[in-house]
Amino acid sequence: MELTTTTLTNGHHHQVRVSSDQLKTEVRRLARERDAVILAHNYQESDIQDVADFTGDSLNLAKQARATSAKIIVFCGVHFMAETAAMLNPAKLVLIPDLQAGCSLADMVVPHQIRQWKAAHSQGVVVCYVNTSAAVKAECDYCCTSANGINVIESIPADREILFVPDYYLGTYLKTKTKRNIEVWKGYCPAHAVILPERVDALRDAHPDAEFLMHPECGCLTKQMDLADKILSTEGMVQHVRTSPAKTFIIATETGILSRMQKDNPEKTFLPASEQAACHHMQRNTLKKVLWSLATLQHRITVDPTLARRALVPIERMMAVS
Ligand code: CIZ
Repeated sequence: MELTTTTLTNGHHHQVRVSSDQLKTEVRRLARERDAVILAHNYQESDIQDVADFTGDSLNLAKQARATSAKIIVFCGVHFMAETAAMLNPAKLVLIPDLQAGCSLADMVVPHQIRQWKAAHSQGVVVCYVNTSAAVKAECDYCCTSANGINVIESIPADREILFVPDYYLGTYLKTKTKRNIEVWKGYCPAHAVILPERVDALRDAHPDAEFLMHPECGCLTKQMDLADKILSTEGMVQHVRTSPAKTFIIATETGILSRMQKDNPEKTFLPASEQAACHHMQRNTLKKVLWSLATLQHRITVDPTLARRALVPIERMMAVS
């Protein structure tokens, strides 16, 4: 693939054509020179995954961010993930290639709504999905990802009423599995909302031997929870397809993950449950922007230390149970 980039020579801008392989080589060279580690979420485009030191879900990337000895972390994912990496590593420079890479789901709950709920439920406990801002996490008691949600809920004393924010489908799944007294917020992920039960049914009819793997954020979860062969986090899916004897898989989550699955398992077939299940925020990060980020050391993600101290409480509780 060829990409156009702009260089400045003698005060003049020039458009030059570079291949994505050249860009990748330059990204890796600059990462070494800067002592930077590149972390890529499972939903990032394959070119970015190709240059990353680690690819994974937000929990594993947070663990990598904490373990790295590199001075700089280039976080190829969305804003709340880079915020978590920054809070876990206050001494490191954390960069995100595109500052607009946010999360529509995370935006569906704001701090004062949590404070209001807590004021009305003095014995209540708030569990936030990792897809929340640091400001929301600071108001919550526990954090979880889709990989550890059940363990986190089960670590909470059984007599406590729980509010789960912000994803309705993951919250409903956790409530069904743990049978706990959980009030579920009505937020949703637009990329997972477009995965429709009718399309899944048609794909399953056309590929009766395929395994159907569903992410708990899926909008079709409430209709298809009992039909899915597995309900898994992205990392759970990546691990499962490696060891499963099945040859074909229907994957109900953001489509960026398919390139990783295909690369890891070239002999297997992966069908997206919806071609439209693409996160436009994840897609804001591109290989060119990763290079730009390393070259300019932008965009820097910092979290106010007082806020970070509070937001780390639910994050540390999550890390202790997973
Ligand atoms: O935790 C993550 O990275 C997200 C947002 C989803 C998942 O299942 O991995």
